[in-house]
Amino acid sequence: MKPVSLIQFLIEERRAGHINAELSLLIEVVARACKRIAVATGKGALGGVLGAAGTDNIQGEAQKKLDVISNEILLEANAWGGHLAACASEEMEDPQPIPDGYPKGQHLLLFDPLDGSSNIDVNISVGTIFSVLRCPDGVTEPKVEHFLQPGTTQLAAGYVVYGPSTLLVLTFGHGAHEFTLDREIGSFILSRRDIRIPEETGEFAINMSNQRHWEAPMQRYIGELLAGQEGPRGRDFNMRWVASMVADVHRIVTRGGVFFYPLDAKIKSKGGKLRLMYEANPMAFIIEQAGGAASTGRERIMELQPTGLHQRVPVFLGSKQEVELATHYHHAADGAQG
Ligand code: AFP
Repeated sequence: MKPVSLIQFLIEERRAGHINAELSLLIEVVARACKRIAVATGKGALGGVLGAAGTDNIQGEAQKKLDVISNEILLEANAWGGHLAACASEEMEDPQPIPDGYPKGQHLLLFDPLDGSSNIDVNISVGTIFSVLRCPDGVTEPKVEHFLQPGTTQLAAGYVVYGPSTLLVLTFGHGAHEFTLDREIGSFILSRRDIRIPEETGEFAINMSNQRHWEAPMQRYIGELLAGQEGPRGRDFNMRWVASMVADVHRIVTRGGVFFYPLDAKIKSKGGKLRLMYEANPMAFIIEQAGGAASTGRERIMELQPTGLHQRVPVFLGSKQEVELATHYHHAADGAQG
C-alpha cells in the first residue's frame, strides 16, 4: 500500500466533511511545530536545552528549559496562520490572544507543550497534548470563560510522543489514527488507521507510591489486581508506570491496558493531579474514539463542565471493562456512605 501522509489524510478528512479548511490548517501547523519540538528534544545535552529554566509555571511547578521552548514554538507557529481565535497552555495563566495585525480564525487551541517534562533529563519519552474547541459565535476577544466547554464539544484532539520514534495520534471524532514521523523526509505518515483498544486487559498503570493516600474504593480495586490469581479476579496483572502520561497512554492505545491518576489525600484539595482542559479531555476523546473509556472514577471525563482553565481532575482511562469496574467501586462506596 502507498504511504499516506498527514497532509493527504487531512485532505481526505475534508472531502469526507469531517473537518473544514481552517481546522486542517490548524492541525498542519501544530504538527509542524511538534516536528520542531522533536528536533529540540532530540538534541538533548548537545542542544543546551536540558535542565531547569529557573522559573515556575502557573501551577507552581518548576519549568524545564524545554517546557518554555516548546511553549514558545507552539505559540509562535500558531500566531499568524489566521486559523485561531486564541491559545491556552499549561505554561501560561491566561489565554494568549492572537497578536494585533494577524487575522483571526474560529478555533481555540489548548495544549500541554511538553508533558512528562521531569523525564527529559533522564532521556525518557515526553510529549505534547492538544485539544481544539470552536470559539463561540460573535466572540472576537476570547476570555477564559469561552474556553470552559465540556470535552464532548472538542473538534479535534491529539498527542505527539517524542520517543525512540516521534508519533502523532489524532482524532476528529471519526476514529483515532496514528502517524509516525519519517525523519528522513520530514513528514508524518499514517501508521495505524482506526486504532482499537482491547476491552479486556491484564496490565495497569498507576503510581503505587501514593497507595496509602488513596480513597477506599481505589484501594479495593488495586488490591484485587495485586492479589492476582489467588484473589477475586482469579488472574495475575502486570504493572507499568512511565510517569509521562503520553507514553503511558500510547502503550494503552498500542497493546491495551488501563491508566489511573486517582484522587488521594495529598491532592484532594486541588481536585486531582492531571489537568482537565489540555490533558484529561484530549486523552479521553482519543481513548473513547479507540473504543476505550475515560472517567474520573465517578463521571465521564468529557461530560464535566469545566470551572477553570487549569482545573485538575482524577483520571481513569483505557480498557473499558477495567475503567467501568473501578468506577463501579467508587459509586458503590459513595452509595454505602450516602
Ligand atoms: P511533569 O510534566 O511535571 O513531568 O508531570 C507529568 C504528569 O503530569 C503526567 O504526564 C504523568 O502521568 C504524571 O504527571 C506523573 O505523576 P507522578 O510523578 O506523581 O507519578
